[in-house]
Amino acid sequence: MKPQTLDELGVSDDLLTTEEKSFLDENGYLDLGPILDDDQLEQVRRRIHELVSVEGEKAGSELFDSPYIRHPKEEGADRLADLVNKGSVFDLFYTHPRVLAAVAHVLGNDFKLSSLNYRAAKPGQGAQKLHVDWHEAVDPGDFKVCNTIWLLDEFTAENGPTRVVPRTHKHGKLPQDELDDPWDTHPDEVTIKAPAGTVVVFNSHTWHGGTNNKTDRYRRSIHSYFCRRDQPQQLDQSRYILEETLSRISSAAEDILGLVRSDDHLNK
Ligand SMILES: O=C(O)CCC(=O)C(=O)O
Repeated sequence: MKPQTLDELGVSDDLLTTEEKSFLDENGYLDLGPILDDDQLEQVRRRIHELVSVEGEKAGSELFDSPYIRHPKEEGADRLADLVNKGSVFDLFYTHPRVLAAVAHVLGNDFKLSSLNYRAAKPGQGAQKLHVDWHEAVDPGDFKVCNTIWLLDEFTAENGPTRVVPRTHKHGKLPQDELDDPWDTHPDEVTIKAPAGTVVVFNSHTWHGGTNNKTDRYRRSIHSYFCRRDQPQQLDQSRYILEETLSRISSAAEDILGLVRSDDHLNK
């Protein structure tokens, strides 16, 4: 990342309190509190609704093409992918200073967006086994990926809140290697319950997963997922970037996207 990028986006270490940093270090996740206000939430939900209707069966297909995707197709959830190129309303999801400060705290100052996707647990579905968002265990501290989940609906005990097993990012182990059944409830797991508009940052090496949505409404969220600069993106942002997006966003935002600027590579 260019040395000035985080400065230009207003990101600094003091956007997290000492207590927040310790909580994130210790537990592997952190509730950053309200980030989207009611107007922003409404705009985002409206645009998501349009995209789901327009894309239909093709929704999320960019993601399923990716060589790095962990679960190719998930029946229990609706997905949309490549939100970077689907409206200015999503620009904030990879440029918000406090969110980026939290990501930098996990990954260090040299990271990029890996993917920006929508996930909505369907009514009666959405459970996932405990997993990490990486293909192998990493030594504690050598973290490659960090996810942020943006709540478009309140997460309640009933509607399929994300579960997380605190401190597991320090184990250097994968849940599938350690647990009899990663689908089971873990004795130490907590569920994220918070109002719509909240952002929760996860060290993606912390064991976590979706839970069953027991209501009759979708439980909607956006995942703004980051990786260390030296790692491949889940979605190759340079391949998908549109001129329309480039003409709108700042060079600092472009840098967060990790774009490789070469004429034969962009806009393929
Ligand atoms: O949406 C959620 O609650 C968690 C989703 C998740 O962990 C994933 O899709 O990898």
